[in-house]
Amino acid sequence: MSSKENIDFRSDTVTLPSEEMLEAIRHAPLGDDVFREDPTVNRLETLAAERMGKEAALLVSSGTQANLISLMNNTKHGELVILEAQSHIYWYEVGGISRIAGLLPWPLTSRIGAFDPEDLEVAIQHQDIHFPEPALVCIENTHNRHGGTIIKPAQIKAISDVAHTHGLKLYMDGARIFNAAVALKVDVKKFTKHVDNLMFCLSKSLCCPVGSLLVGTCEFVEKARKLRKLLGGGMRQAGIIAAPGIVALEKMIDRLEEDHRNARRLAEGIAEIDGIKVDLSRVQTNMVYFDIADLGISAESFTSRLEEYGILTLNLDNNIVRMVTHRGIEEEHVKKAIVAIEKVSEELHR
Ligand code: TLP
Repeated sequence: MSSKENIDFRSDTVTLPSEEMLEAIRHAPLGDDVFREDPTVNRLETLAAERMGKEAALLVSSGTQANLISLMNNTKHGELVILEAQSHIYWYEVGGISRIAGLLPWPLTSRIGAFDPEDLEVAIQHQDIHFPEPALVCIENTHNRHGGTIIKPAQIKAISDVAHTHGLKLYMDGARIFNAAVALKVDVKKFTKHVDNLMFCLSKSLCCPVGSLLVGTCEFVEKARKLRKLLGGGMRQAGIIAAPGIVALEKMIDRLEEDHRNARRLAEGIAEIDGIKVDLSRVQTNMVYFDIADLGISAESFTSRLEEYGILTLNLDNNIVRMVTHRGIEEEHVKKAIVAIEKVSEELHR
């Protein structure tokens, strides 16, 4: 929570470390990770690789850095990357894909997060002398701007079949991949087995203060280690960051179910309110997006009014508001939020 009075639904990035995480930090054996001598980092990386069913993993400072390193790792400067039009890499990473990695992003639209493998096929085959060589396909799972939606293992396989047939790599921004696995009640490896490499975040719904992990082959991770250094991301006693990550992987995954239940309650409550539209089919994990266009004010004004009731939300686009459930949001907070949204909407209808 950002302050005592406010209930913070802006993001799961606002989660604070658990007591157990703070204890783990206090007792973590440390060393210099650039020399690969931090035992806690090494333990986390081994654990992450095992969980994901891949050869190796690398701790990096953020999801954005993980995505950038992967883009650079899987391509050569000047190549083309096919990604989903609403993806985080395309929207929210300061254009690092072009500015730093020197790549041309080629966006494909989709209905709720996973583009059609046929559209991918067309995009790849469309290439001729006018276009850079396609090198990489990216997917995002869960898909943030589509509402925390899940790309199912079978859909990933279909996309990977097309990418691999044409010699392209498949990368997954799996910032919230454990949310997808918990929601579908399947092992996370079902999602990771069809991608060449991926990242997932510790610092979102898993509640760690910092950190993301890149996961893939040993070769991919060795190259990523050097790229991380290039980008100024080589860390020294990073066991401080890794220690809560170990707690997260061992203890914080099953509880995501609770966040999903709360998101569903929230969405169903909001859906009853006049002037607000929620697409309940998109509420698959810990996010709720809703459309307030019919209330006749901007999402920005709407979120400011809600803040007066102590409810923090994010305005994304003109009419769209996002709320995210996480550790720290209980059922009673959901109830309070629904009441506050109802009040603001009534005030506007008057
Ligand atoms: N997303 C943040 C904001 O940047 C929008 C949020 O609050 O949801 N991939 C995905 C799918 C993400 O949602 C995010 C963060 C990232 C990558 C970047 O992670 P960080 O913030 O660690 O750089």
